[in-house]
Amino acid sequence: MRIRVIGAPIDLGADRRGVDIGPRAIRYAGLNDQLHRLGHTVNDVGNLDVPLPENQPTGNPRLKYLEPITKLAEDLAHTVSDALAEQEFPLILGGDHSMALGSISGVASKHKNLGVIWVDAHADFNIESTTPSGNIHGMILAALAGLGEEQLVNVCGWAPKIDKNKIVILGARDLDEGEQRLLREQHIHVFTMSDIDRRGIATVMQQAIEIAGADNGPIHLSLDLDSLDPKEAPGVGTPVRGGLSYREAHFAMEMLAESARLVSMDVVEVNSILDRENATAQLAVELTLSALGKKIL
Ligand code: Z70
Ligand code: MN
Ligand code: MN
Ligand code: MN
Repeated sequence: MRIRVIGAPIDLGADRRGVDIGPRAIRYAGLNDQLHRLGHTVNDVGNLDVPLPENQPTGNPRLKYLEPITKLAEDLAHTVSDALAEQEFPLILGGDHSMALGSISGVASKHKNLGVIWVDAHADFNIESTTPSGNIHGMILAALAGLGEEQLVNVCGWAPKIDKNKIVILGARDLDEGEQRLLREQHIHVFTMSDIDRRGIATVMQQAIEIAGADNGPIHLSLDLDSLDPKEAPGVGTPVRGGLSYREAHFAMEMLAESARLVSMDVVEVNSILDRENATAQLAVELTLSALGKKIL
């Protein structure tokens, strides 16, 4: 497969600084070389230009940095749809999760029946009236489903990007009150850590693939590293105990590779300032390799 690596070093969507180093840290952990060794061709186009929070007005405190975030989303959407048009698999490195507004908008412009598997401790399903923080990375999945601030929803001039029946959230364990209400009202498929405890990762992941990939549709994977337990992934802005184990995360990625339905992938929220010896970036590389076909035998 030909893979186009795209860096989106944005940290305007979250409070903790340090995810802007994520794309460099993931490359430093050997991403391109290992993808190449797996048999893929790698076309790394570098990082998109992202403004610093220091020289941007915060704007509305319930929708912080709305303007530069939507601008980056449009740039990234364009870069991603170009990759697909040229038969390359977009692998987008964050940055905070707000970059998925652009990556998924780009993929959805080429794949009209796209499903999304959102692997995250959080649901990122807040809207302006439910957000406890005003941080836009916590609102992205709702915006992709057509809910919330219209500037986010209508990025690239159309909406919704994803049919809400084809959204699956996996690994959730830290949801806000209003966000929970919205998830229930909208009948979003959420597999919490308790579901994984009860039924096992294999059963849950199988179902996730069936839902997101209904009618043989393509799947985008959005992997937030805080889905893993902080023991495995200390370098994230919002660590939440009780996450996916190393093996559970790997097995989930292997099942996705086996499904052969993956058309694009994000790897987000690696926070190098909070990391220990680049362990979280290395884990991000390992999981990416598993999702893109690495097998033991
Ligand atoms: C909270 C909010 C969040 C990621 C934290 C946190 C959201 N629900 N998302 N880390 N990736 O502020 O909306
Ligand atoms: Mn173009
Ligand atoms: Mn997230
Ligand atoms: Mn998260």
